[in-house]
Amino acid sequence: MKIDGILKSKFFILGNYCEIELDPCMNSSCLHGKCEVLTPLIWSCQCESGWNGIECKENINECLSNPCLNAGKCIDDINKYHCECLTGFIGENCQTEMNLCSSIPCQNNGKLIILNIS
Ligand SMILES: [Ca+2]
Repeated sequence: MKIDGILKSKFFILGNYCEIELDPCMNSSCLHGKCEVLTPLIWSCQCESGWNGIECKENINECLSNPCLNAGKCIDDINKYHCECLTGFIGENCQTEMNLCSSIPCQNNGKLIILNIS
């Protein structure tokens, strides 16, 4: 049963004389988290990084803040993201415009000419 973000175990006391107390986390459904006992009757999920929700089943979308610049495409992952940059941009967030001439050392006053051959 869910009560304001806290899960309450249905079965916590057994036996003819209620002599058997079960661990409230025994029936927990924390998928990507750790069950934590709040009281003898109530438990909650402490989610691993990158997960959210009452039962830690929701993958947090790290792309929601639009971290990829210059029209790069954001790919969500677990507790991280990566950017697929358009041609001409590099960097973790596609923040750097590539200088096509920088990796080609033209020496002796040579001039780089980029041909558009299709
Ligand atoms: Ca994610």
